[in-house]
Amino acid sequence: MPLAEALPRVTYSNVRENFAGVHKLLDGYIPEFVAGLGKTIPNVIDGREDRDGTSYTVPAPFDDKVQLGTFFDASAGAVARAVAAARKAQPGWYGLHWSVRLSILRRAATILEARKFELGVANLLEVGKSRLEAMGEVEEAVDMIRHFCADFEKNQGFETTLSRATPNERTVTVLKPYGVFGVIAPFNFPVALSFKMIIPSIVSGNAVVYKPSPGAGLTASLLVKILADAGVPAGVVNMVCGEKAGPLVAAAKGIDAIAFTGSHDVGMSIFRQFAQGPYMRPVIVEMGGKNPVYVTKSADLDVAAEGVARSAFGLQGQKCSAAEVAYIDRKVYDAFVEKLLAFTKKLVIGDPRESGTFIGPIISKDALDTYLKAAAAAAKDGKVLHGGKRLSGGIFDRGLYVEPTIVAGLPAGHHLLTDELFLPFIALMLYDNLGAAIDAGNSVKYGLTAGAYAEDKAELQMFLDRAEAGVLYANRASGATTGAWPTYQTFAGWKGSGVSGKGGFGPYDLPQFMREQSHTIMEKSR
Ligand code: UN1
Repeated sequence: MPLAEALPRVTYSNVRENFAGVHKLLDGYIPEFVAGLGKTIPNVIDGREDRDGTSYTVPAPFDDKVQLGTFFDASAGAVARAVAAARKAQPGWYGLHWSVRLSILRRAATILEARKFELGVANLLEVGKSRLEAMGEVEEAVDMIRHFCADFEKNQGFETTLSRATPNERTVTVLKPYGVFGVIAPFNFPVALSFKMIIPSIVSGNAVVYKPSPGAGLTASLLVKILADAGVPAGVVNMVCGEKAGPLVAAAKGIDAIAFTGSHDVGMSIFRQFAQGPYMRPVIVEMGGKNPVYVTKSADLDVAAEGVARSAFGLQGQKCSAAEVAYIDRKVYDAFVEKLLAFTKKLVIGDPRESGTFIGPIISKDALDTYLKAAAAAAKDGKVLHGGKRLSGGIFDRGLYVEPTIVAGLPAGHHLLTDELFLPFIALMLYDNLGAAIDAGNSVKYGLTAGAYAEDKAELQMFLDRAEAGVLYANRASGATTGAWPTYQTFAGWKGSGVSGKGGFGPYDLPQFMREQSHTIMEKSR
């Protein structure tokens, strides 16, 4: 057996690496983990198991005959107790010197790293994502914890001495936690996106009521366990699962702020709900995208075809960063489309447990419904160049497996060019003028990521100057618009993709989880 530590780390970018050793380990871990599935996984409140709420089971997306486990849809009482536990634990947690919090969280990073295959497999089974997507996500989460700790340290706990108005007036401005954060996480990156909100909350001295996606209780419980094993005290992070728990957390008395990643509609409804309170509380949200990619006349078309396909179809397109519309210069349109089709046809759709699978199942019946409606609209109003169908036979009958879909010829303004699908589905548009194409790509309500393929400096610069999105990429084969990684990218949602314009992992990320207080002390003149 290869030693896990000696193997290359899987990231979203190193797609050319030889991962034979990683696959060999996964070949062993996956069946072992599957054999242990089906347990009862209680919520965690104040460090204790909690079964208060209606129990529910979750079938695995890749095979509905396999049950992931039994979870509890937390009752209103359970949510209230979780908030109370967080409130009780928060002052003691914040009372620790920040360097102590950092050493505990750095230990959590080390433990997560040691358990990366366990978390990777749990995540693969729960989301139905490919092996490399799943392992990459765990590695991302390890780096994320380390990033937030390093950033807190760099800012020396966010205490800054200000100028003196008079020689004996001393002022320090300090960022303090809000208190209790509600963290509401999505299904697609249950490890990384949970920690992207939990870690900055707690490194800053807040406590958390964590609501994973209803189907993500398995990874969520493993994350909460890692934090406890690292020494995060009971009550600092409480986990409440379920369908009803999200609205309950957002509405709970005693929640001082919310961090949310998910759909635009849910994010905006939390924002509006909070705006009705007696005073404004922070709502840090990341809400999807309709991410455009531009294939210019100076593009390297092989790189572009690979990058667009990986971005549109990786994780079945269920990424807020996925490319959903490609604008292509007329001069290279036919050649690009040919290469895109050739690359897409090679992508293996199947059971995500298998090493060769690139496209696994989609997550829900609602998602399937959206897919089938989108495919029908595409056939009616444009031309389906590839895909558009649900697959059947064998494992395909035990999960929701669909073909990656490429559509062309839709009229400008069509809903498939403006509304987020969150599916393996991309629309191709032909353009004569790059500036006008970028304006069209900008004209949606979202502004998360955008990509371009341009070897020509002027075309590249036009993209950088004109694209209205928080995360831009150029000439990337590993993903046209996907694959942001802590310390290598920041991740800001513009317009309907976020609310603050401040990016995850950027210099302004951690301060969002704290509020400022100025301390002016008059010194006795000596
Ligand atoms: C999301 O899908 O909600 O940049 C975020 C990426 C991933 C995260 C996407 N790191 O593709």
